[in-house]
Amino acid sequence: MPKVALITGITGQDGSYLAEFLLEKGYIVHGIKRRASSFNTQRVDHIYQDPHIDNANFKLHYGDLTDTSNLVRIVQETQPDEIYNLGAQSHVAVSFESPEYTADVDGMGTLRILEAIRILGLEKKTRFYQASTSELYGLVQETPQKETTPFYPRSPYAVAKLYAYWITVNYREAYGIYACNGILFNHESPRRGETFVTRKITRGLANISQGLEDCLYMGNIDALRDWGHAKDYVRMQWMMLQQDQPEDFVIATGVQYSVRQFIEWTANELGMPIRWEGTGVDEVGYAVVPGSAQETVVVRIDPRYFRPTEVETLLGDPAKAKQKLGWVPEISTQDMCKEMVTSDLAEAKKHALLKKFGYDVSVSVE
Ligand code: NDP
Ligand code: GDR
Repeated sequence: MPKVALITGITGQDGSYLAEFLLEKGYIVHGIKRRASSFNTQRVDHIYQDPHIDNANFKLHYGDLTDTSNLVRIVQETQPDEIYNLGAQSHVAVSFESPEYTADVDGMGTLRILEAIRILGLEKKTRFYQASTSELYGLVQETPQKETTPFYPRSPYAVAKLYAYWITVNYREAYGIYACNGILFNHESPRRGETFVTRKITRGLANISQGLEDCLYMGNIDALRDWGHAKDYVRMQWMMLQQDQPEDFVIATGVQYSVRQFIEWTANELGMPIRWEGTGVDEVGYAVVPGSAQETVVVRIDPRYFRPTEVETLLGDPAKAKQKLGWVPEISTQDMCKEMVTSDLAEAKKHALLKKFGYDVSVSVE
């Protein structure tokens, strides 16, 4: 019998890569998508299967992490061997704008799924993965951060995820559920949401290189992050649920870079190296945009993107994952950046052509 997985957040970056990964392993994959006024399934459209065909092994269900009865029904209908709880209001800056909603989805949503497992008597059948985060470390108490490093969350998002972390541990200890936290450091890809910093940079500078935008407005470009590739990280999410005993693991590359460096790599990749001038909110990045003669300002600091409390530095120690599971990341941060630039540049070129020729792309454009 094929294994059955249920993924919350299947329409997000990680959900889409994890669904691909599990389908390749022969799983039947169920995913929860939210009702939206327009299509929100772009990241999984390529693996979508017509529900009318027999033996479809990829199925989407409408649902929401704020809706207990709906979650209980979906878990009952799908009887999953594994649940991956990836759904979340995942933007740290947005969590300061919508703290209560973030707590409901990211904190209580986790409890609702765990309760569904318990209410339905699936404690011995269903394994549970919780998408925990390096944001739990916030104001860091130890460097590098590992499984035993104390937490100090610095945003409503991180505080909600702290609840989710501990309720997962508690349900493991109280009810014997196979439940694990993956404490994942930042991971990115061409499918990363457009408002997270790496994608904002690769997309923004690619657009500037094609004359579609003038300037990229950034927040704290001296923040340090440990960035990996989402494909490597979803493999680890699955590995964590295949062990004899449930445990929590830090997943990271063990190397950190600044946002400023990520901007520089991206600009170099696009053939428009950056020269910095000024300090603080007056700081700007100059570059020669391909096709133009002189240096222009392509980066400006906008305090709008500063957070009320910032996480300045994060660096993970993935030694436990390497030692116990043999997991090591395969894609370097620089190669990931290149992949993102290539993808965003191709999109920008398409848009530049549309802009130049109007929407009639049947016109020859040699
Ligand atoms: P995304 O923001 O790309 O995806 C989040 C997913 O959650 C989307 O499918 C979204 O749906 C869904 N979602 C949002 N709100 C609800 C809700 N109320 N009910 C049901 N589903 C909802 O995040 P990532 O893929 O990057 O991250 C996956 C998980 O891992 C998240 O929990 C995140 O907090 C966590 N995490 C991420 C890290 C990273 O660096 N990427 C690092 C550590 C943890 P829709 O598409 O409709 O918006
Ligand atoms: P983060 O990711 O907050 O670490 O959360 P994000 O990419 O949003 O920010 C990383 C760092 O870059 C700084 N920064 C900016 N960030 C954004 N978004 N926009 C800007 O213009 C900008 N300028 C500077 C930020 O201040 C921050 O220091 C991500 C999410 O995926 C979470 O869900 C996940 O839990 C953590 O990673 C691990």
